[in-house]
Amino acid sequence: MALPSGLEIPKEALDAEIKSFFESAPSLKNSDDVGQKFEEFVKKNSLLSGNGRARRVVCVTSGGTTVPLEQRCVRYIDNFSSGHRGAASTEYFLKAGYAVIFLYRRRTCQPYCRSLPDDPLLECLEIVGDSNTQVHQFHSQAVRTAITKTHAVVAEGLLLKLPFTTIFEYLQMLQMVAFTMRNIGPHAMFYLAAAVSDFYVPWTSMVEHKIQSGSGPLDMRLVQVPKMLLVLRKDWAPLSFCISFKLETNSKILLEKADMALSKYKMHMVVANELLSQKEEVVVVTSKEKILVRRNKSLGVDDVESTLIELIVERHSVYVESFDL
Ligand code: PAZ
Repeated sequence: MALPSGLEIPKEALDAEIKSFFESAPSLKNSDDVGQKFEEFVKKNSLLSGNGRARRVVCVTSGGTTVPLEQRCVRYIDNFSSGHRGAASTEYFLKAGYAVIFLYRRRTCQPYCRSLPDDPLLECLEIVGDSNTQVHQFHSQAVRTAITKTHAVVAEGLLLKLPFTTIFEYLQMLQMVAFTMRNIGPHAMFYLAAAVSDFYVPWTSMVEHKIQSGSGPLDMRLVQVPKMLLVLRKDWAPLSFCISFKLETNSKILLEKADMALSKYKMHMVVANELLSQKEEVVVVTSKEKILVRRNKSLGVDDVESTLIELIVERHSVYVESFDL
C-alpha cells in the first residue's frame, strides 16, 4: 500500500525494501575490482600528508541513472541530466584540496572537459598529410587543459572515476563507496548531484526479452526505488558530511521539498535547484538558513559551482573541526 506523501515508512520496512532491492539486483560487473579501487583510493588519501593532516575525500555523483525495461535491455527510461554539475563541482573540490571519487553516468560530462565541443574527436582533430592528425588551433587550449589536468590528478591519485548506467549499478556502487568511506569518519563527504530514478522495474519482475509491440498499449508497473539517503546517513557512513540535491520544475514547491529532504533524510545540506534556472542559481538549505548562490560573471567565474563548493568546503571544515574538540 502506498503511504500518503509526508508519512514516513518505518525503518524496518525500509531496511527490508533495501535488502530486497540489493538481493534481486543483477550483480555488479567487476565488483571485486571496483571495491579494491575504492579501498586503495580512500586508504591512500586518508594517510597523513606533508601538512600533518589527512586529505578529505568527497564522493561526487553525476549524471542520471537509467531504468531498464527488459533484462536483455533494448529499452530503458532515462532523464535529462548532462553531468555538468558533477563535473564542474569535481574540478572545484580538487582545487580545494579534496580527493574525489567521481561516480558518473557513462558518456556524460567529465571534469576539465567542459570547454570541449560536443563531438571532440571530429571537431578538435584535423588530418594533416597522409598519416598525421593534429589538434585544430582553435581548440588546442581546451584540449591541452583537459589532458594535462586530468592526467595530473589521476596520476597523483587524487581523482578516481568510475562509471554507472543503471539504477542497479549506481546504488550498488554508492553503497560500496559508503562502506569504504565510513573508515574516515567526518573527513568523508557525499555530494549527491546525480539525478537518480525514483521508480524502477524490479529485476525479478522484468521480462527477459525485448518487449513486443503490436498488441495495443503497454501496461507496466514501476515501483518506488527505496529511499537510500536515510540509510546512507544512519547506517552506511554515519559520520560523513552529506549533501543531496533537489530538483523541481515548479518553483513554488522547491524549497518546501528541500526542507522535507533535509529533515527526512538527515542531510547536512540540500541544494535546491529549479530546472530552468539551475545553471544560474541554487539555494543551499540547512537546518538554520537558506543561502542563495548565484553565478557571478563579474567575478570572472562563469559557473554557479565555484561559489557553491567554496561554501560547502567551509561548512565541511566547521563540521570536521567539531570532532577535533
Ligand atoms: O547534470 P546536470 O548538470 O545537467 O544537472 C544537474 C542536476 C539538475 C541533475 C542536479 O543539480 C540535481 O538537482 N540533481 C538531483 C536531481 C533530483 O533527483 O532531484
